[in-house]
Amino acid sequence: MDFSKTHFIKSAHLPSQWLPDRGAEVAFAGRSNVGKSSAINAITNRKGLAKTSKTPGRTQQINFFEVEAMRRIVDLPGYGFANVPDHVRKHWAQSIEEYLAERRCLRGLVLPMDSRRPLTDLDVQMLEWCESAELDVHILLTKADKLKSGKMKATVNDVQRQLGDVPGITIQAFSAVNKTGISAARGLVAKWLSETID
Ligand SMILES: Nc1nc2c(ncn2[C@@H]2O[C@H](COP(=O)(O)OP(=O)(O)OP(=O)(O)O)[C@@H](O)[C@H]2O)c(=O)[nH]1
Ligand SMILES: [Mg+2]
Repeated sequence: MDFSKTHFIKSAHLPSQWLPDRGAEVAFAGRSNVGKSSAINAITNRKGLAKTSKTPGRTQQINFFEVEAMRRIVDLPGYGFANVPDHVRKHWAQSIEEYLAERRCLRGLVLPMDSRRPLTDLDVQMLEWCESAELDVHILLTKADKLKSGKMKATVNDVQRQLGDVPGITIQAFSAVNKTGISAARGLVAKWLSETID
């Protein structure tokens, strides 16, 4: 799959603004500031495609990017970010829940977690929800450049062990900065997006 022409289509604040539920989508969800938008840019090799920021809470709407006709990547707002008014946080949580529950063209979820703080309570909740919905999840342990390689390997093993042998969950180390794991992640996204569509 060629990601080089991936482009932004729209930001949706409300479900009525979502693109039609056709084709195939892969969504990126996860805690605020873990590097979801940076991962999208690294995987598509398109700098600045998804907006990133040092300040948590950058992605506030559901952003749709088209890789090719009927094949899309979706950037979701981060969860677990305390520093916004209650009603805003609730709105984001509701958007994410509705999207994941209702989106029939969703083929898989990429769940980035900061390698230094993986498996927060909300991550575990998200994984349990995906398991019950039979949605495949690929965990990226992000910012791998921040850990020494031995520590990074131990973290991957540790997270793997904590999750046990759940079918439908895969996991890898990832860094948008030093490029760790980018081609593996790209391969998986391409595989999900290439699945047959109606
Ligand atoms: N060192 C390092 N920093 C990274 C990496 N990926 C992202 N960052 C930094 O982490 C911060 C957050 O990155 P984003 O991609 O905006 O994170 P996000 O998960 O989309 O954040 P929200 O949209 O706010 O939920 C930015 O300062 C990035 O530069 C990485 O692989 N290594
Ligand atoms: Mg973001």
